[in-house]
Amino acid sequence: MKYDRENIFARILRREIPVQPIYENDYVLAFADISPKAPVHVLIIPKGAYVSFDDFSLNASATEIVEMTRAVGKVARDMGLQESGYRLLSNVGPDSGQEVPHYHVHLCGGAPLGPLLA
Ligand code: DGP
Repeated sequence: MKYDRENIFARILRREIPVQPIYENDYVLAFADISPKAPVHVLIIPKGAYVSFDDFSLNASATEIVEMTRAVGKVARDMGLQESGYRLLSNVGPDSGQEVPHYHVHLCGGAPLGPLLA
């Protein structure tokens, strides 16, 4: 799938749409989900143009992969979730219901989340 440069997260990265970063560095941006499904619901996205985890896992550099992984862990710790725990989820493609075609990880926590596939 070709990357759509007009997707909403690409526009957020270009600051065409305002965002309040929870965390940002040269490689990643983290911000609150507009429609939270848990008391803490953060989206962590790479700044590179990747459609999904599939694209990212194939084409991202080792540095980008490390930075993304480290950022997810840092945000979880910064949000105070290290002990209570949290859920990471990334939708890939049509069967998952992925809405935004820019790779993102959902970080959810702050309360018991229940089984993923109930
Ligand atoms: P997914 O279905 O995995 O592609 O999830 C996309 C998520 O992005 C969904 O939980 C809602 C969120 N979202 C969509 N548009 C915006 C936006 O403009 N701002 C923010 N903060 N979140 C958005």
